Amino acid sequence: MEHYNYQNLEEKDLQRLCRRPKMEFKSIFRDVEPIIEGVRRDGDRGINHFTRKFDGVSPDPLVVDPADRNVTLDPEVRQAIDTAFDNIRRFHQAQLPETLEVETMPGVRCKRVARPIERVGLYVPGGTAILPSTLLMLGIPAQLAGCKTIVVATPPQEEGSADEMIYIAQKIGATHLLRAGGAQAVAGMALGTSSVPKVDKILGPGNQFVTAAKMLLQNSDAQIAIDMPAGPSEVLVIADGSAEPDFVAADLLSQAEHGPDSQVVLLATEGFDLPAFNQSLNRQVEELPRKAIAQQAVSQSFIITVNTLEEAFRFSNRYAPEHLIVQCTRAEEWEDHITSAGSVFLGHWSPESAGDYASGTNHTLPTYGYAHMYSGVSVDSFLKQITMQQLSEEGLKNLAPTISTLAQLEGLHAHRNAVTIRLKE
Ligand code: HSO
Ligand code: ZN
Repeated sequence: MEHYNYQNLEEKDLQRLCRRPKMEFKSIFRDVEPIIEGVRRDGDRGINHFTRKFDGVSPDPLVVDPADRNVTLDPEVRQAIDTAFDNIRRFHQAQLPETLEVETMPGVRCKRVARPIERVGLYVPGGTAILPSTLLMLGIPAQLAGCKTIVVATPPQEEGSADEMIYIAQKIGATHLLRAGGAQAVAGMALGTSSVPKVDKILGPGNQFVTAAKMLLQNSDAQIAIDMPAGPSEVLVIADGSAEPDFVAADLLSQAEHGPDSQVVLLATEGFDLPAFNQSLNRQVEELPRKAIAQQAVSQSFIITVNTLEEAFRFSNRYAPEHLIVQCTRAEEWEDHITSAGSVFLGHWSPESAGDYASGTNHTLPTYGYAHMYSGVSVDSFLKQITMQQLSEEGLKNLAPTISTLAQLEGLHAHRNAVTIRLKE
């Protein structure tokens, strides 16, 4: 890990350290476009063609109704899924918005009501690790919001290993399980085929091809929304003298094992035992089945020594990490200093793994610096807000001079007439 001292960093260093690895979308777009066009032209046959080509399999049928499937699960796994499901559901249930109603002027009543996005596509990546937990994180808020059609897309897996996924799909009330991944699955959901319903919004993380497909389709005539731009996963840990070097090393590695491009950052005060941390990191990484991945991620990451925790939070806010872990005494007292981060873990007993799986918060979060302007997935991601208004005669009279003057100002006489014609009667 590269090591810096905050006080020696100049503006250009800070800029460089906050910059994420460049994503070469131009060439990826070139690869993804023919896949989208193939699916647009050939529908299910197109999805099958690319699944055979990239994954070497041809799932038959391509789409199943999760409710029709029997699953066999290890009781311990079932129990863990159930507990995580309950906690995530509890936290997301509380996010359901209340209808808002305001009388802005006597007789002028304005309302805002939430309605579900009717058809959604949830993308659950396969790749080097299958992530059933991601289906919990996407499916629970979709179900709570009241989405009617819930399509789950995930790359085909060996028979049997898909049972956790099917069990969760059943629990979240998914209506379709599309056994395909990659750009072809995204295109299928965005455009619709004979067996895949067209959806209105696609959510969920994915590799660069999945992200590129979401971006291209969002800007096409497919009329779909996406959750957020995605990049490699990240964690930033702030540690003071009270932090346990073993815990800090474990937290960094838990993010590093996601992928060789994972971003892990440590900001430590002078009091933190860095030599013990380095030893612990080297010892712990040796034991990991995904050692090579974690090592690569760690080798590209950095440590900054800070003089004060204020400096640490200043850097963290600028970096805007997907996950921020605060391993300091009275961590909760720093809450107000945090202005940009996807999800925050406070104190010594709050590993990121808690939020990744089971505490209740969502793990689909903004990466790549997008925590500056995006939020993680929540119930809101599956809703749209409709405003409504009703004016009484008195209300319109009260507002008429204002509307007329502004309509006049814009030279839009028909607008003014729509008011005056009513008040003439
Ligand atoms: N840390 C990942 C989520 C995840 N972790 C899924 C384990 N499974 C999101 O950045
Ligand atoms: Zn994780």
